[in-house]
Amino acid sequence: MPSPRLLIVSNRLPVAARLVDGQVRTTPASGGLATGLRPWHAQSNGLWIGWPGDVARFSPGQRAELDRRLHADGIVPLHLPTDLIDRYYFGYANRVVWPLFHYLIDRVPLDADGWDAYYRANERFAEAVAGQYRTGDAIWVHDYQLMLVPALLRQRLPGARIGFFLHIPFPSSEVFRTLPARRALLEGLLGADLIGFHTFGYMRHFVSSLRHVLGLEAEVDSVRVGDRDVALGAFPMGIDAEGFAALGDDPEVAAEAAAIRRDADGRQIVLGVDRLDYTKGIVRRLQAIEHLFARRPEYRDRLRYIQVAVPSRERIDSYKRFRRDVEETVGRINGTSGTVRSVPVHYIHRSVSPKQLAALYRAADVMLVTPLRDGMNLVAKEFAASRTDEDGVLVLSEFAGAAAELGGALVVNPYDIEGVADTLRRALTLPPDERRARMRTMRQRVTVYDIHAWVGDFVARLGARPAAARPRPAVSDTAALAAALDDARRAGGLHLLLDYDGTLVPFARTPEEASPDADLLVLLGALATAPGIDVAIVSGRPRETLESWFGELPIRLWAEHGFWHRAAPGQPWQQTASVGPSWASRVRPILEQFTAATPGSRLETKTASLAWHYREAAPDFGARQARELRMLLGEALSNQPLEVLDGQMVVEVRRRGVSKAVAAERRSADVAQGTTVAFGDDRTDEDLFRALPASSITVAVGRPRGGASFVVEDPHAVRQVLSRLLAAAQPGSGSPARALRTPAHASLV
Ligand code: ADQ
Repeated sequence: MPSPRLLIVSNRLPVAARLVDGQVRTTPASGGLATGLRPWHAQSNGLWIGWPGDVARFSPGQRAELDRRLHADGIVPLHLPTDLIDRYYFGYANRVVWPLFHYLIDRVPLDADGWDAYYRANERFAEAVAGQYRTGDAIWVHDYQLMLVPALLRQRLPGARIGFFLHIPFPSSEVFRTLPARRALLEGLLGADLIGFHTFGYMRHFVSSLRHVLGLEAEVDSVRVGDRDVALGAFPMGIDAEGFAALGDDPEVAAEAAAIRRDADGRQIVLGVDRLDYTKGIVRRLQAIEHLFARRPEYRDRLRYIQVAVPSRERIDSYKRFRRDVEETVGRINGTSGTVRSVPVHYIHRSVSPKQLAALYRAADVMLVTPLRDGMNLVAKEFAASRTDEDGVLVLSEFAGAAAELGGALVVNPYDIEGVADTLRRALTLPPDERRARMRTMRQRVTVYDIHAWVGDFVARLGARPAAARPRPAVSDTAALAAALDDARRAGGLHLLLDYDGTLVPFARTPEEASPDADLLVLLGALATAPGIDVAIVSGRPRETLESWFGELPIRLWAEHGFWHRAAPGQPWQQTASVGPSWASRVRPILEQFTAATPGSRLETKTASLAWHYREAAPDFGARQARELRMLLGEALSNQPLEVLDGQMVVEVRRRGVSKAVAAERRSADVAQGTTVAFGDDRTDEDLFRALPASSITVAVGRPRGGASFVVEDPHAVRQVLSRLLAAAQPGSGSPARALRTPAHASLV
């Protein structure tokens, strides 16, 4: 059987095809993704699927020739009609998504269209990939042009392992939400098993958009979507550091670098290398240089700024305008600051060879990388990797993903022109020791976390995901579950730990209306006195409420998620943890503000927590406010010994360390034998489930939770299980619950 492969899917292939004198030519494409993954793909047995460029002028024979050549290199070209490319790639992807994800909303044209084409092109990609797929392959989809492909592939290949990586920033949800297609884009991405970003910041923005737009709650590094878990991660992309170091040491490169320096005739060399894109901050960077010349005229003849700009997306109007802006600015600076003997700004508008690029990196005293926003920015890393001489200073925008990794750079705000000018001057005069120390730390990082580590990490995490959708555990048969409990009871006794709201009674409109009915009280009382069974209620409710409802019953009570504890009727309530300092005074005003702004919601004060209930608020508004509140509290309390709990229609803040797990731990310490059985329906019960010994039985109500061993449908089913257990346990009944078992499908998860 052929071995499983990695299928890379990206809009552009790592090569571009064109005709030269009627002959088919393929040249390596520029751009971060191509440069980064090309060496890795070259040494793997996988496929790379993507668009080879516009081949409208190719004859059928030339096309076939192109396809043959690409196939030999493990590349599968997807030919798209020119009008589709215009509307999808030059249209929606680059006129709408690109500027918006880089926070440049005013670059999005008013007639932003092309969504249909974007959808159709994504469909074409999904079909092409599905056509190549063999069972066991992993699929890795790249970037903002293909955000719908994961879901479109999931429809076609439900069991496939699909990863997605976004090479550009994921913007704050405030910006993302302005996109009319926001839902479709998020749902498209969620077809993947793993979604990767360059930084945790982008991942946080994505999570907050999921919450705002789809109402989905992520749990640290994954999000549950139907019956699947989608993993999320930050994978800062690296470069082929070894390759750039080797280029840096190449004698030809050294000779070219020496020639560039000679030509500068003693002037310090400042370098900028970018795709000619308005996100790269080229105009502001030039203005910073202009500012420096204006304030310190002596620099006019002391530095040479070389700006290499690779042509990019020239069919798009805003790129044409931007090119004009750049070239006018260059002209203006050279006009006012040039002398008869020197021109301070050298502007090169073309792609240069890897050796020329490395020679420029090696010749530079200062490298200016000042994008207004940049997913990562590989140029900054390439500069560091090629400086095996440990010299050269990197000035880096705080809005480039690379700023989160390259601690040795001088970091600037690219919008602050004066600040950039000052930092440039500092960079030009930095003492050699400091230059070396800074360059060393950057080289260390780019060498250790290089392109191979990046690919390896992503693929390993993707491989660790289950290949197929995790089957949703079937709802357990209540008779079978009762029989299992009865077996355990006979074997050594049962300790029942029962959640209350949502488990023993359904949710009511107000917390007060959910008081126990007579049947429930009878059932609990009878269970507590049946042989081999003891009962505890473990609830988030205040102790006063539990006392008033269950005070007379011979059962153990745990109130406020385990903060208060009462062993038996008449015994005093005891605290299980000490209350911290007056944290509540800091949190309360926030909750009060939300209560005031959300009609129908109310604030409950408990001994160890504050709870904001929104069950009676207008459903949409309440849920939206709750999401806002959770986000706010999550941020605000992240370094406090406090945690935010998501209950059913309640957001609760409590001291960390108080959880239902306390009940589990106490249980294990108190009883030497028997089986502990916990029933619960929400996230707080997962604390309890997790803290129980492996031999315990855990029952989730409503939906699977925290690895619970059984799932039952609702409080009615819980009571059915308990009643059957009671019937089996009561002396004289003579009817082990097993006898009640229907021809069942008791399902252990
Ligand atoms: P890009 O926006 O293309 O990438 P970047 O990461 O800087 O930006 O990569 C540019 C690449 O093009 C570099 O490898 C560079 O060497 C090459 N290059 C630049 N100028 C060149 C020239 N004149 N001649 C030849 N080659 C040149 C997108 C995102 C980035 C992200 C990458 C990778 O916008 O934020 O870092 O993908 O994820």
